[in-house]
Amino acid sequence: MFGKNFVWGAATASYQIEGGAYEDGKGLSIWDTYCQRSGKILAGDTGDVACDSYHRYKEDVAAMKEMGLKGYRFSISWPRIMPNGVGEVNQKGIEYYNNLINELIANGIEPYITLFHWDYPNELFYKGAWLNSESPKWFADYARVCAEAFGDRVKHFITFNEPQCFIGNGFNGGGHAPNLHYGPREVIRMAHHVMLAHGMAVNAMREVRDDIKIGYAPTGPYFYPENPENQADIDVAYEKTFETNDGGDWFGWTVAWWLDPILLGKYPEDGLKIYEKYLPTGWQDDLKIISTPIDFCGQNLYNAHAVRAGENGELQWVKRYVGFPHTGNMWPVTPEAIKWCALFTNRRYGNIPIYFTENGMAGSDVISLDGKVHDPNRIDFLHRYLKELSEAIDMGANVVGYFQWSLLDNLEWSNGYRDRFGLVYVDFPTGKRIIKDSGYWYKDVIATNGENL
Ligand code: GBH
Repeated sequence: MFGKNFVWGAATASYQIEGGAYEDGKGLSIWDTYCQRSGKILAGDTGDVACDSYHRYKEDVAAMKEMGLKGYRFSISWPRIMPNGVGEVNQKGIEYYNNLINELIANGIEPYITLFHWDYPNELFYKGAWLNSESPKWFADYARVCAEAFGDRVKHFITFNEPQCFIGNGFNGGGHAPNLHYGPREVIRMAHHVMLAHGMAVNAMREVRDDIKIGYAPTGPYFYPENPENQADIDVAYEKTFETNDGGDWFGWTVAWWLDPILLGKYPEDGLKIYEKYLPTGWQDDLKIISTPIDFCGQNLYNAHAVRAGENGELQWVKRYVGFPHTGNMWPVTPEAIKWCALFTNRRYGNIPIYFTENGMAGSDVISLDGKVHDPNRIDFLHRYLKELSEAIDMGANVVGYFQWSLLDNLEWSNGYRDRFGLVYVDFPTGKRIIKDSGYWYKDVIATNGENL
């Protein structure tokens, strides 16, 4: 059962929806310049216009209101409000977010701000980005500006979206801006700076206001037990979820490396054995700042892998058969993942409140002859995941909110506009929004607080 104040929301990110890339004094982000290089984004597309939410945010809010959303998680474009990443503040940028925030509040929707969802200021990239030991301070200064500008009305802030992705995919070879291929020596240093940036930002924002809640939104890989009744399977899945292994040149995806320092104040032992040699001198002293207490833990959860315990308790992979349920971009559909992600997060990190800050699926949605967008697969997907989520809560997981990804069809990074993740269809040639069947279905879920699942 979902709590009385459970936050039913949807999420977006600035570069994926805003457009207005060169307007009103906005500085360049690494995604602007990456898209200008040829051949990087499917079909040569860019986020120059995207969903044009920079001009059409009122239509976005109207769709949210129609669906009855309680919360909206969006991100701020750092270079829109600080064109050089540091120093001068662009009032036009502040104004855009003020208008959006005021429109949300006027419609009874609570704003949740993500400070950084990947559109890094290009000027700071030229200074070495997260390799620069000043980079945590740049981010903390930016966080302070946001708390000062928006903290009177916005009570929930998230520092980083999926650090695994913007460091891994961006700097360790993964086709995301700026598309560099550093090895673990650089990447581990960057990761450390990102976490220090998080801690310094938390402190900076708390200095500005003591009435805001602050969190962090990492992602997986996650694992779940093949047999949920078998404790050995559960334990193997848990151990695997929090393992840091040696990915060689590839730093790899890990949960614990990115969460233990923040929530436990230490790096995982197994990871230190491999990577300690790459951490910047004095890293131990930073852990106190990195682990400054936060109010909630976000999790972006799409899918996970099933594992089981063999006869001697060893991990065995559960193979997926050909034709295993998958989404429009071939991601597997594994509803159990959300339950075990919640339970495992609380098992390792205590009773910290959890928001699922992203969950959803890509579809090949179209406008039908009747003018509507029928997306039964998404309804089925969300139904299955939300039932598992409800079970997790019944089993004691402290989950307080769920943000569907995404409010709108949008620029799916290097896959361009192919993969439609929205509850709301966006007709890109015209910018027109159409609420999909899944959006109306979600409306009923929200209206009954999940009782109808
Ligand atoms: C999110 O990325 C982004 O935050 C969002 O901007 C994006 O649009 C959305 O999802 C849809 O792509 O080791 O193989 O288990 C999520 C992307 C999540 C994909 C973690 C890889 C684990 C890799 N990633 N996942 S694995």
